[in-house]
Amino acid sequence: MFETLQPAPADKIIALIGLYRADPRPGKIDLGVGVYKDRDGRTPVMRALREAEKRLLQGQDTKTYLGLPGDTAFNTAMVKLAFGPAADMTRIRAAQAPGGSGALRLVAELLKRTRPDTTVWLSDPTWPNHPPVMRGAGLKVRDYPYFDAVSGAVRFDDMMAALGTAEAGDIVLLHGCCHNPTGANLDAAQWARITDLVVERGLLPFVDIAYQGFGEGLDADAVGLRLLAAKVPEMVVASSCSKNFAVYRDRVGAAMILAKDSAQADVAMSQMLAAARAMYSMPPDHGAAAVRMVLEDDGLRADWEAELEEMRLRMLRLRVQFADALRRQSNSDRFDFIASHRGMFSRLGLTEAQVERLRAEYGVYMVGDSRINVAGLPDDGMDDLAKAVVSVLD
Ligand code: PLP
Ligand code: TYF
Repeated sequence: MFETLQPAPADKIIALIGLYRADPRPGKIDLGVGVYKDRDGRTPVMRALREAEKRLLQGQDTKTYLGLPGDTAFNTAMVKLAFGPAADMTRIRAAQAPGGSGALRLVAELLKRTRPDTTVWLSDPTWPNHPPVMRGAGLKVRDYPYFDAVSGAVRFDDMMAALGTAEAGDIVLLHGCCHNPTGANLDAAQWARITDLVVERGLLPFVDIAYQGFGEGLDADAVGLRLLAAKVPEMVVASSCSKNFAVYRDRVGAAMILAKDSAQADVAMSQMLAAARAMYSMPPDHGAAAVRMVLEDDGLRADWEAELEEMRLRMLRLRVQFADALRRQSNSDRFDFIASHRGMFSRLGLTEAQVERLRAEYGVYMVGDSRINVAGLPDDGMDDLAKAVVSVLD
């Protein structure tokens, strides 16, 4: 039967992991997959998580099923983390999901059940997994302009103009913070205008928040989501703990619904859980249980927030250092946007051929669209790296 199949194209970001590992050059630099790294290039288990896992191992006396929504205390803690202390719990429901990707798919399945013909608007560019996840659930996909590659800024007016043509009931997927792959983000005033637009046109906001705490801080990164939640009748959210709790492989995320009222929230939740049952039944517990312990315990939570803040500040420092080095080496300000972007990523604005030259000639690995993972920048080799980048420019 399988002889009829053609090989599926590789995930270009994940493929970089293997290419980088196979490169024998000692000075190679990994700016590829979006995984946080410390100055030694390691992605450690966070201190509070390690302690929570220890407590879990000692205290857990059963591994019996939890049920379709997973760990409900985890779900509540995740809602509070995203929506803030003012979260209207009467209208919000949440289900644990296998990572942010699982949450995206779960929400998409709910949207398909709600409006089978609906269209999801995605930023151009966006995370390459967004289109397949949305299409996988049977939704139609369209783009809205987002990024000006020359200035490194958000094309806000063009974005608003495109969304102004969306039909009532269309879904607008928005990166909650730390836009992947561009690093260019909406400010609070822009979020307020988007909020007005979605209310006016009857669009459904769908916030993907996968880097909360990596941009301006835990609360500041949720400003847009909270502005929306205060005004819109309905919205949906997919959140991920992969990055901000560093639990990547444990697959921890949450799918959230804000409905018009409690009764509609219950019905929507029942449909979302039915979709989970049809895909994987129940989510994996371990990572979510550890995250829940961290969020519920004052001491562990304070330690997690402190370590997360160290990570955020390290990425900010690296941004400034790299932008400075590029300014020195290129005698221009064309890369200054790197310092004003936030989150793990920026796009350098190189061609695929220039990206390929950096890999072949210098052992510098980045995604083909010239997206760099800021956390992979070398603390002690900024000028050498900047020199390499400048050497491949026209
Ligand atoms: N959404 C965006 C924009 C991402 O970059 C990621 C990747 O980490 C995710 C969602 C979800 O990732 P995961 O499924 O590993 O939690
Ligand atoms: O964009 C990134 O690098 C992260 C990690 O299929 C990732 O979001 C990349 C590709 C993928 C899953 C995760």
